[in-house]
Amino acid sequence: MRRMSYGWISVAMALGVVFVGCGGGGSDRDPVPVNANVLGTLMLPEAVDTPTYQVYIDDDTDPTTFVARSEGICACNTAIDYFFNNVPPGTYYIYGIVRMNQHLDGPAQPNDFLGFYGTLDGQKPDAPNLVVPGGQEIASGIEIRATLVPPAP
Ligand SMILES: [Ca+2]
Repeated sequence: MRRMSYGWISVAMALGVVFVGCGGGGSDRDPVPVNANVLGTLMLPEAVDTPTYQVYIDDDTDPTTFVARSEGICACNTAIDYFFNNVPPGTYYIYGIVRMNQHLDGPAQPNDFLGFYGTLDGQKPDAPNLVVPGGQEIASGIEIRATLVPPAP
């Protein structure tokens, strides 16, 4: 049993050395990056021209505060590639808002487009569902399908 444990420690240490060796890119003072990149696509039901899109990585579903935000201009396209660099490991919500109104912060409003990863029709997932592991990249494919936010009743 003890020999087996040492074996696993040796394997872990060897992997650690490999990760350090592949980290590269920074100065000697920079820590080895352990955070992940998150790549995906924000899908819209229709092409919209020039409104701002924002994708949030968040502990909850309120975009007033967030862990990370990626944003840009829609430029008349129904599939918008987004990316995040350097996201701390954790399990999060990830959602996209296309700001058809003038406001650029806070919750989506009627006539904006809103979508959450893992659900359709702008429904919030029951729990955070984006797992960001440490020290590796999530390949593209985190697809968020946005839908029109209906007018308030
Ligand atoms: Ca939040």
